[in-house]
Amino acid sequence: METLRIDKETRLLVLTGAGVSAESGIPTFRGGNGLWENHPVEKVASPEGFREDPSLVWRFYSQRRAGAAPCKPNPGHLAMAEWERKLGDRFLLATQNVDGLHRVAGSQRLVELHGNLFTTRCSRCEREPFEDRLAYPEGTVPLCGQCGGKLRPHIVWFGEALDERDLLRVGYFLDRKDTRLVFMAVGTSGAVWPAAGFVDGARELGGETWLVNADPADNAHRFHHFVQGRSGEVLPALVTID
Ligand code: BV8
Ligand code: ZN
Repeated sequence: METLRIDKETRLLVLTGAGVSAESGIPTFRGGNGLWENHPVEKVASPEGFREDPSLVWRFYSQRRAGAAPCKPNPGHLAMAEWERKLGDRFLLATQNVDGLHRVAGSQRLVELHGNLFTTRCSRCEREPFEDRLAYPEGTVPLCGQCGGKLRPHIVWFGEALDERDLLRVGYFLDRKDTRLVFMAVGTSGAVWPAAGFVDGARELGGETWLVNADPADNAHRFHHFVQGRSGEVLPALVTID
């Protein structure tokens, strides 16, 4: 396997997707057939879906909370936390995952682009999103204690804009002039925008781009390097840091 050497003049931006949590026992999105209880995920994970049937959406997220709760980080998550410890501010991790496993693994320079499964917010008032590990019983829609509005998962649904501050944080890191850029995508099919466009931004800035994925995602051709394999097995030996 070709390896990546990061010297003192280099910074590393990593983008992860559901594939990095597969070995922790969390199903990927398109591993199945992109359906949940015969509903397309894009439908359930959307503001329209929540408006139409909030208790169906809460059943979807409560099941995922219950499914993800016992899962532990795998060697792939731990390798990325180690890279951050060695690289400091020359490292940034942007994840599309909502399972929180990167934080459990010790990653701190972390941008959760699509929100967090174990955080809830009010769909009506501006109260702060709060930690909530509850898998709500079938049929319930939790209500806000302050305004009576429906509570919702603090997740970016399809058709919803990502948090501007998160995108700026990634943009600033990409745009830095002080070091050479390496961009690595791990365990993502590159199907969901705007995260799927990060590789183009990195290439336009002259960055070196790597994809680590179990199968040649349909966007493998957009990367300079493609390492096929399971991230838990590949990542620990892939990167050497000076
Ligand atoms: C936006 C939270 C605009 C939900 C997610 C119509 C209207 C509006 C927007 C659109 C539209 N049509 C298209 C769009 C854009 C849309 C989009 O990209 N749609 C796609 C489907 C075409 N994007 C959006 O809607 C985004 N917002 O555009 O807003 C806007 C702008 C301004 C103002 C208003 C609106 C929002 C996107 C965020 C959606 N939310 N998640 C939830 O989780 O419940 S996305 C969801 O997909 C997850 O976050 C997931 O991470 C993500 C991407 O999937 P992947 O992570 O890549 O997972 P996948 O299963 O696909 O792939 C896994 C890969 O791993 C595979 O390749 C597999 O081979 C590999 N693998 C498996 N095992 C391993 C492995 N690799 C390594 N090791 C292993 N062991
Ligand atoms: Zn409220």
